[in-house]
Amino acid sequence: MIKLSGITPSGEAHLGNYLGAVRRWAREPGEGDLYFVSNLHAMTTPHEPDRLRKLTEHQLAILIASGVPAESMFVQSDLIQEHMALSWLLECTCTFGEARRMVQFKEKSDGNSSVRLGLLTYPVLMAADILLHGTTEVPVGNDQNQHVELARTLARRFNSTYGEVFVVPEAVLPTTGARVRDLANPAKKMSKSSSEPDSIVYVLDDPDVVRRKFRRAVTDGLGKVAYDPQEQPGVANLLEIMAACTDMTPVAVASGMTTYRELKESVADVVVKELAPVRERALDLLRSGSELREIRAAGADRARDRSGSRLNRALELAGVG
Ligand code: AQP
Repeated sequence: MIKLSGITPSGEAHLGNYLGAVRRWAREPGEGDLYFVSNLHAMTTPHEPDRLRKLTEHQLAILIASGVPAESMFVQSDLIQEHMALSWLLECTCTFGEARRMVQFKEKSDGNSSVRLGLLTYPVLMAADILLHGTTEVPVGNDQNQHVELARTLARRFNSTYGEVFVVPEAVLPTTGARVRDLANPAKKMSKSSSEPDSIVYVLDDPDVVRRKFRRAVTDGLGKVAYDPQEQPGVANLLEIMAACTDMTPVAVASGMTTYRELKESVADVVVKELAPVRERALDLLRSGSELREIRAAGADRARDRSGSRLNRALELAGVG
């Protein structure tokens, strides 16, 4: 069984990425599971090259510092030739209509007069990511289910047209990690691409910055600390974050607390404590550089070894090997 999960450096990794995904990957790594920094996916909308390079390194450092097994991770662009070669084979297996039907493409291109072609073809690149590494399971939320369905269609079509080479992957529900919401607007999830960085807690934020952000988190006028996501979404978000960091339930965390000030200070304390070792180790890796480069190169070598014969066979079968 091979499960493939990725993180896209479309912005700085935040507390939602960490509590919802990265920490879970570190705590429950399955044998053969793979984790990758999907930096080619961060190019489907306007991007700044130096920032993308920096964010890619940051995210790799955060994965390592969080305890995700180094031997299971790689950076997508380190295998750019492999991923793009397969992506092309799959683009020539996919129809324009299939690509255009992707809901995410419709949503992200809507009202945009200058849509990158990569935004249309990115689900095919995602299919290449999945199929190249022999993935059997892809943990995805509902918004990505359609993309995994496309990967399944393309795997089957390629296999039946040219010959058996790809495993047909299954979409699986990710084990539930915390769903972290925006500190200023709890109706939205915390998101890398948010235009309000003050309402996002970044994994590499200085502890004082984390405390300031929690002090400014939105609550409500009810003046009571209780877990009621409908009536008190801001307070519920803080309780859920605190619960995730302490392995308690939000209701248990709320009991005994009376003021919003106390809640904000407590949640800031546990988040600072939770992130401190990750932040310190990641910053060390980024400062020295050499260990990060070594882990990155070894990850790329292993990923290339694992996927090389499958890609060669696909190229061969398609008549371009
Ligand atoms: N707010 C969140 N709470 C819990 N989990 C979250 N994840 C993202 N946001 C939250 C999980 O983090 C993993 C990596 O995310 P991604 O890089 O695939 O991108 P995303 O889900 O689109 O995350 P963002 O931060 O919202 O990025 P942008 O703004 O670029 O779209 C995934 O497992 C995701 O579920």
